Amino acid sequence: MIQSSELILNPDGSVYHLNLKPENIATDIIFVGDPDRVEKITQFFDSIEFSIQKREFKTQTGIYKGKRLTVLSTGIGPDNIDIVLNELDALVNIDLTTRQPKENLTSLNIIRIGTSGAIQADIPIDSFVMSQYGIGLDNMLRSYIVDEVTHPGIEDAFITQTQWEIRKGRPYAIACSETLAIRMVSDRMYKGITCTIGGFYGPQGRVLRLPIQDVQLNSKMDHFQFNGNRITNLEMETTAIYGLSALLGHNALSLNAIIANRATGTFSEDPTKAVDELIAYTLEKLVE
Ligand code: R1P
Repeated sequence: MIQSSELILNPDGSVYHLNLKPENIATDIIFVGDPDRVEKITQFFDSIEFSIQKREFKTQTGIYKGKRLTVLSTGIGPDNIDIVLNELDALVNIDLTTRQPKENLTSLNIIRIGTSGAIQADIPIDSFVMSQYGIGLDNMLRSYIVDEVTHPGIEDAFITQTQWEIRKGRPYAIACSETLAIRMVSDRMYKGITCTIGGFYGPQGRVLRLPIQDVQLNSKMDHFQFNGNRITNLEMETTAIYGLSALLGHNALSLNAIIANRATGTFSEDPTKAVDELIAYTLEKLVE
Protein backbone atom coordinates (compact mmCIF):
# COMPACT_ATOMS: atom_id res chain seq x y z
CA MET A 1 0.00 0.00 0.00
CA ILE A 2 1.31 3.44 -0.97
CA GLN A 3 1.34 5.75 2.05
CA SER A 4 -0.72 8.95 2.10
CA SER A 5 2.45 11.05 2.29
CA GLU A 6 3.70 9.47 -0.96
CA LEU A 7 0.52 9.52 -3.04
CA ILE A 8 -1.32 12.54 -1.68
CA LEU A 9 -5.06 12.72 -2.28
CA ASN A 10 -7.31 15.70 -1.63
CA PRO A 11 -10.35 15.30 0.68
CA ASP A 12 -12.56 14.65 -2.38
CA GLY A 13 -10.29 11.77 -3.47
CA SER A 14 -8.63 13.66 -6.33
CA VAL A 15 -4.86 13.61 -6.88
CA TYR A 16 -3.01 16.36 -5.05
CA HIS A 17 -1.81 18.84 -7.69
CA LEU A 18 -4.00 18.10 -10.68
CA ASN A 19 -7.22 17.87 -8.63
CA LEU A 20 -8.45 15.10 -10.91
CA LYS A 21 -10.28 11.83 -10.28
CA PRO A 22 -9.96 8.82 -12.59
CA GLU A 23 -13.29 9.49 -14.33
CA ASN A 24 -12.23 13.04 -15.24
CA ILE A 25 -9.67 12.10 -17.90
CA ALA A 26 -9.69 10.50 -21.33
CA THR A 27 -6.99 8.10 -22.50
CA ASP A 28 -6.05 10.57 -25.28
CA ILE A 29 -4.53 13.65 -23.69
CA ILE A 30 -3.16 16.87 -25.14
CA PHE A 31 -0.54 18.68 -23.07
CA VAL A 32 0.09 22.39 -23.44
CA GLY A 33 2.36 24.60 -21.38
CA ASP A 34 0.19 27.67 -21.03
CA PRO A 35 -3.13 27.31 -19.14
CA ASP A 36 -4.67 29.85 -21.54
CA ARG A 37 -3.96 27.44 -24.40
CA VAL A 38 -6.39 24.85 -22.98
CA GLU A 39 -9.51 26.72 -24.06
CA LYS A 40 -7.93 27.63 -27.39
CA ILE A 41 -8.23 23.90 -28.03
CA THR A 42 -11.47 23.02 -26.28
CA GLN A 43 -13.35 25.90 -27.93
CA PHE A 44 -13.57 23.54 -30.92
CA PHE A 45 -15.05 20.68 -28.88
CA ASP A 46 -18.65 19.54 -29.43
CA SER A 47 -19.09 19.39 -25.65
CA ILE A 48 -17.07 19.78 -22.47
CA GLU A 49 -17.90 17.45 -19.58
CA PHE A 50 -15.32 18.57 -17.02
CA SER A 51 -13.14 21.60 -16.21
CA ILE A 52 -10.86 22.31 -13.29
CA GLN A 53 -7.77 24.37 -12.51
CA LYS A 54 -5.30 24.26 -9.65
CA ARG A 55 -2.17 26.39 -9.89
CA GLU A 56 -0.87 26.13 -13.49
CA PHE A 57 -2.60 22.78 -14.05
CA LYS A 58 -5.81 23.44 -15.95
CA THR A 59 -7.73 20.45 -17.29
CA GLN A 60 -10.75 20.15 -19.57
CA THR A 61 -12.25 16.92 -20.89
CA GLY A 62 -14.81 16.72 -23.66
CA ILE A 63 -15.71 15.39 -27.07
CA TYR A 64 -14.15 16.52 -30.35
CA LYS A 65 -15.81 15.07 -33.46
CA GLY A 66 -16.92 12.04 -31.46
CA LYS A 67 -13.55 11.45 -29.76
CA ARG A 68 -13.12 11.92 -26.01
CA LEU A 69 -10.08 14.07 -25.31
CA THR A 70 -8.51 15.68 -22.27
CA VAL A 71 -6.50 18.88 -22.59
CA LEU A 72 -4.19 19.71 -19.69
CA SER A 73 -1.71 22.52 -19.08
CA THR A 74 1.58 21.48 -17.54
CA GLY A 75 3.00 24.92 -16.84
CA ILE A 76 6.69 25.36 -17.53
CA GLY A 77 9.49 22.89 -17.09
CA PRO A 78 10.51 19.28 -16.46
CA ASP A 79 9.82 19.49 -12.72
CA ASN A 80 6.14 20.06 -13.50
CA ILE A 81 6.21 17.12 -15.91
CA ASP A 82 7.26 14.88 -13.01
CA ILE A 83 4.10 15.91 -11.18
CA VAL A 84 1.79 15.69 -14.19
CA LEU A 85 2.95 12.30 -15.48
CA ASN A 86 3.04 10.65 -12.07
CA GLU A 87 -0.41 11.93 -11.09
CA LEU A 88 -1.98 11.04 -14.46
CA ASP A 89 -0.46 7.58 -14.22
CA ALA A 90 -1.80 7.19 -10.69
CA LEU A 91 -5.29 8.03 -12.01
CA VAL A 92 -5.24 5.11 -14.45
CA ASN A 93 -2.78 2.63 -12.96
CA ILE A 94 -3.18 2.86 -9.18
CA ASP A 95 -6.37 1.97 -7.33
CA LEU A 96 -6.82 5.16 -5.33
CA THR A 97 -9.03 3.40 -2.77
CA THR A 98 -6.74 0.50 -1.91
CA ARG A 99 -3.61 2.53 -2.83
CA GLN A 100 -2.24 -0.47 -4.71
CA PRO A 101 -0.91 -0.50 -8.29
CA LYS A 102 -3.39 -2.16 -10.64
CA GLU A 103 -2.54 -5.44 -12.37
CA ASN A 104 -3.93 -4.44 -15.75
CA LEU A 105 -2.24 -1.26 -16.80
CA THR A 106 -3.64 1.45 -19.06
CA SER A 107 -1.52 3.26 -21.64
CA LEU A 108 -2.33 6.92 -22.21
CA ASN A 109 -1.69 8.64 -25.54
CA ILE A 110 -0.09 11.99 -24.85
CA ILE A 111 0.54 14.69 -27.43
CA ARG A 112 2.23 17.95 -26.48
CA ILE A 113 1.29 21.09 -28.40
CA GLY A 114 4.07 23.44 -27.41
CA THR A 115 6.06 26.46 -28.46
CA SER A 116 9.76 26.32 -29.10
CA GLY A 117 12.83 28.02 -30.54
CA ALA A 118 14.62 26.50 -33.53
CA ILE A 119 18.40 26.42 -33.55
CA GLN A 120 18.75 25.62 -37.28
CA ALA A 121 18.63 28.64 -39.59
CA ASP A 122 16.65 26.69 -42.22
CA ILE A 123 13.72 25.88 -39.90
CA PRO A 124 11.40 28.82 -40.50
CA ILE A 125 9.52 30.81 -37.91
CA ASP A 126 5.88 29.60 -37.64
CA SER A 127 6.75 26.08 -38.86
CA PHE A 128 6.04 22.88 -36.89
CA VAL A 129 8.59 20.44 -35.47
CA MET A 130 7.92 16.85 -34.42
CA SER A 131 10.46 15.57 -31.90
CA GLN A 132 11.66 12.12 -32.98
CA TYR A 133 14.02 12.10 -30.01
CA GLY A 134 14.45 14.28 -26.98
CA ILE A 135 17.72 15.02 -25.25
CA GLY A 136 17.07 16.09 -21.67
CA LEU A 137 19.63 18.44 -20.16
CA ASP A 138 17.64 18.94 -16.96
CA ASN A 139 18.43 15.84 -14.83
CA MET A 140 14.84 15.29 -13.70
CA LEU A 141 14.58 11.79 -15.16
CA ARG A 142 17.88 10.68 -13.59
CA SER A 143 16.15 10.18 -10.24
CA TYR A 144 14.50 7.13 -11.84
CA ILE A 145 16.02 3.88 -13.19
CA VAL A 146 16.28 4.91 -16.80
CA ASP A 147 18.61 2.49 -18.56
CA GLU A 148 15.86 0.54 -20.33
CA VAL A 149 14.46 3.63 -22.07
CA THR A 150 17.50 5.82 -22.74
CA HIS A 151 19.76 5.85 -25.80
CA PRO A 152 23.33 6.06 -24.45
CA GLY A 153 24.78 6.27 -27.98
CA ILE A 154 23.03 9.60 -28.55
CA GLU A 155 23.97 10.76 -25.05
CA ASP A 156 27.66 9.91 -25.57
CA ALA A 157 27.69 11.59 -28.98
CA PHE A 158 26.11 14.71 -27.45
CA ILE A 159 28.64 14.80 -24.60
CA THR A 160 31.55 14.43 -27.03
CA GLN A 161 30.37 16.76 -29.78
CA THR A 162 29.33 19.58 -27.46
CA GLN A 163 32.14 19.07 -24.91
CA TRP A 164 29.30 18.90 -22.40
CA GLU A 165 30.33 19.92 -18.85
CA ILE A 166 29.41 16.72 -17.03
CA ARG A 167 29.09 18.54 -13.70
CA LYS A 168 25.78 19.78 -15.16
CA GLY A 169 24.63 16.13 -15.18
CA ARG A 170 24.47 13.42 -17.85
CA PRO A 171 22.01 14.22 -20.67
CA TYR A 172 19.30 11.63 -21.27
CA ALA A 173 18.05 10.71 -24.75
CA ILE A 174 14.59 9.23 -25.28
CA ALA A 175 12.61 8.35 -28.43
CA CYS A 176 9.06 9.43 -29.20
CA SER A 177 6.22 6.96 -29.63
CA GLU A 178 6.61 5.62 -33.17
CA THR A 179 2.88 4.86 -33.35
CA LEU A 180 1.90 8.43 -32.55
CA ALA A 181 4.57 9.80 -34.87
CA ILE A 182 3.16 7.82 -37.81
CA ARG A 183 -0.33 9.04 -36.94
CA MET A 184 0.59 12.73 -36.67
CA VAL A 185 3.21 13.17 -39.39
CA SER A 186 2.80 15.02 -42.68
CA ASP A 187 4.99 16.90 -45.14
CA ARG A 188 4.29 20.00 -43.07
CA MET A 189 6.28 18.68 -40.09
CA TYR A 190 9.99 19.19 -39.67
CA LYS A 191 11.46 16.27 -37.75
CA GLY A 192 14.46 16.14 -35.50
CA ILE A 193 15.89 16.01 -32.01
CA THR A 194 14.53 18.41 -29.40
CA CYS A 195 16.71 19.48 -26.49
CA THR A 196 14.76 19.94 -23.28
CA ILE A 197 16.38 22.35 -20.89
CA GLY A 198 15.63 23.18 -17.26
CA GLY A 199 15.66 26.95 -17.66
CA PHE A 200 14.95 29.63 -20.23
CA TYR A 201 17.81 32.14 -20.06
CA GLY A 202 21.32 30.95 -19.18
CA PRO A 203 20.50 27.26 -19.59
CA GLN A 204 19.34 27.97 -23.18
CA GLY A 205 22.34 30.18 -23.90
CA ARG A 206 20.63 33.55 -23.40
CA VAL A 207 22.91 36.15 -21.87
CA LEU A 208 21.25 39.12 -20.22
CA ARG A 209 23.45 40.20 -17.29
CA LEU A 210 24.93 36.90 -16.11
CA PRO A 211 27.83 35.23 -17.91
CA ILE A 212 27.16 31.59 -18.75
CA GLN A 213 29.23 28.42 -18.47
CA ASP A 214 29.47 27.77 -22.25
CA VAL A 215 28.58 30.54 -24.70
CA GLN A 216 29.32 28.20 -27.63
CA LEU A 217 26.83 25.53 -26.56
CA ASN A 218 24.03 26.49 -28.97
CA SER A 219 26.32 26.54 -31.99
CA LYS A 220 27.78 23.19 -30.94
CA MET A 221 24.24 21.78 -30.63
CA ASP A 222 23.44 23.23 -34.04
CA HIS A 223 26.28 21.13 -35.56
CA PHE A 224 25.41 17.95 -33.61
CA GLN A 225 24.82 14.85 -35.75
CA PHE A 226 23.77 11.34 -34.81
CA ASN A 227 23.03 8.83 -37.61
CA GLY A 228 21.71 11.62 -39.80
CA ASN A 229 19.61 13.20 -37.04
CA ARG A 230 20.23 16.80 -35.98
CA ILE A 231 19.00 18.95 -33.11
CA THR A 232 16.18 21.11 -34.41
CA ASN A 233 14.89 23.03 -31.41
CA LEU A 234 15.05 23.87 -27.70
CA GLU A 235 12.22 23.93 -25.19
CA MET A 236 11.50 22.82 -21.64
CA GLU A 237 9.24 19.74 -21.43
CA THR A 238 9.52 17.24 -24.31
CA THR A 239 12.22 14.85 -23.09
CA ALA A 240 10.80 14.74 -19.58
CA ILE A 241 7.44 13.76 -21.09
CA TYR A 242 9.09 11.12 -23.31
CA GLY A 243 11.12 9.71 -20.45
CA LEU A 244 8.40 9.32 -17.86
CA SER A 245 5.92 8.10 -20.49
CA ALA A 246 8.37 5.42 -21.61
CA LEU A 247 9.05 4.33 -18.02
CA LEU A 248 5.35 4.24 -17.09
CA GLY A 249 4.15 2.59 -20.32
CA HIS A 250 2.44 5.54 -22.01
CA ASN A 251 2.80 6.77 -25.60
CA ALA A 252 4.05 10.32 -26.08
CA LEU A 253 4.75 12.66 -28.95
CA SER A 254 5.73 16.32 -28.87
CA LEU A 255 4.79 18.83 -31.56
CA ASN A 256 6.06 22.38 -31.30
CA ALA A 257 5.23 25.59 -33.13
CA ILE A 258 8.50 27.35 -33.87
CA ILE A 259 8.00 30.89 -32.63
CA ALA A 260 11.67 31.91 -32.39
CA ASN A 261 14.77 31.14 -34.41
CA ARG A 262 17.87 31.37 -32.24
CA ALA A 263 20.22 30.98 -35.22
CA THR A 264 18.80 33.97 -37.08
CA GLY A 265 17.86 35.91 -33.95
CA THR A 266 14.24 36.33 -35.03
CA PHE A 267 10.86 35.98 -33.30
CA SER A 268 7.45 35.34 -34.84
CA GLU A 269 5.41 38.42 -35.71
CA ASP A 270 2.27 36.45 -34.83
CA PRO A 271 3.07 33.53 -32.50
CA THR A 272 -0.62 33.07 -31.69
CA LYS A 273 -1.35 32.23 -35.32
CA ALA A 274 1.35 29.55 -35.47
CA VAL A 275 0.01 27.94 -32.29
CA ASP A 276 -3.58 28.13 -33.58
CA GLU A 277 -2.51 26.39 -36.78
CA LEU A 278 -0.73 23.64 -34.86
CA ILE A 279 -3.84 23.16 -32.71
CA ALA A 280 -6.03 22.80 -35.82
CA TYR A 281 -3.50 20.43 -37.40
CA THR A 282 -3.30 18.23 -34.30
CA LEU A 283 -7.05 18.03 -33.73
CA GLU A 284 -7.69 17.01 -37.34
CA LYS A 285 -4.96 14.36 -37.25
CA LEU A 286 -6.36 12.96 -34.01
CA VAL A 287 -9.73 12.22 -35.58
CA GLU A 288 -8.54 11.13 -39.05
C1 R1P B 1 8.87 29.09 -22.11
O1 R1P B 1 8.43 30.34 -22.56
C2 R1P B 1 7.79 28.03 -22.23
O2 R1P B 1 7.32 27.96 -23.59
C3 R1P B 1 7.62 26.71 -24.17
C4 R1P B 1 8.72 26.15 -23.28
O3 R1P B 1 8.87 24.77 -23.39
C5 R1P B 1 8.34 26.65 -21.92
O4 R1P B 1 7.34 25.88 -21.30
O5 R1P B 1 6.54 25.82 -24.27
P1 R1P B 1 4.99 26.11 -23.93
O6 R1P B 1 4.58 27.29 -24.79
O7 R1P B 1 4.25 24.89 -24.29
O8 R1P B 1 4.88 26.44 -22.46
